[in-house]
Amino acid sequence: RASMLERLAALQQQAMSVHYQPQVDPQTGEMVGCEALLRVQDDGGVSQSPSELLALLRRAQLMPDLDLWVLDTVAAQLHYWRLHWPPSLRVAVNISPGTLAQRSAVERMVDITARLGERLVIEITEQAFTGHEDEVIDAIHRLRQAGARIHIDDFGTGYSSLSYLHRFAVDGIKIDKSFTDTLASERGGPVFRGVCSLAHSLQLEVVVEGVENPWQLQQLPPQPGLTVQGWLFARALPPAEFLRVLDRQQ
Ligand code: G
Ligand code: G
Ligand code: MN
Ligand code: NA
Repeated sequence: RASMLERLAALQQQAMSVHYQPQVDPQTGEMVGCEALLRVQDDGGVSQSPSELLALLRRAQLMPDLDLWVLDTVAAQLHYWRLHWPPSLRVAVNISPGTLAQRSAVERMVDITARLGERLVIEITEQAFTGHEDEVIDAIHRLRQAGARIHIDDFGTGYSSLSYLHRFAVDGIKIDKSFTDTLASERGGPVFRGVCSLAHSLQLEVVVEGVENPWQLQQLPPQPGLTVQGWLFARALPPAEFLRVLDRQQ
């Protein structure tokens, strides 16, 4: 088994990049946002899942560095695309749980957020709230003041999801693909729509992830603030391809 150093050296041969997956308003079919997703290219230039890299960086306690790199890359990309990017189009960035508990990382996140303003959505998982609760609440407060919206990622996979909705000031939930998959089951559908309705009554945005077919799309309640991200519309696209989608919108 290769040592961590050997594996990091191997990673140096690869290139990290950020791809963008569209999020669509199901009523109009219009793209209203996107999620920035890390990708790793191998020697042949083929995109690989970031899971292995993320696991390695987590062990090396480098996740705050990665999160800041992604955020910075997204800010630079949007500046580069400024003539193509509609003012209301949002970009969601994943931030790892531990990063919000680090004062210096949050400081830099606030700076970058100021560059992205209202366009930025920060996705954090429920795990972010366990442990350093006071620091995380403070970080969320500062990021929202800087203009970012906060979404709870992987919603529906944890055990105490519902309590987070009233305990923390967040702007929306990102329903996990595994929860979207339950739409097809007898009890799953009503539970899923019940959660959407609850979110709506709390004036929370809902992003439904992992929609792969028109039947799933039809099962979604027609509520304002609900958007859809899934292979039915598009996969995560490399920047050059995403730019073509941006230009087609206008
Ligand atoms: O895109 P894909 O399904 O391959 O992503 C696999 C996992 O990697 C997902 O859980 C996703 O949240 C995570 N991930 C993808 N991009 C990023 C990123 O930029 N930062 C962090 N922290 N996680 C990411
Ligand atoms: O954990 P997080 O929600 O951040 O990760 C989102 C992941 O879900 C991305 O890796 C993305 O590639 C994946 N994803 C998005 N839409 C679909 C879909 O329709 N089907 C499948 N299988 N994966 C999807
Ligand atoms: Mn996410
Ligand atoms: Na998810």
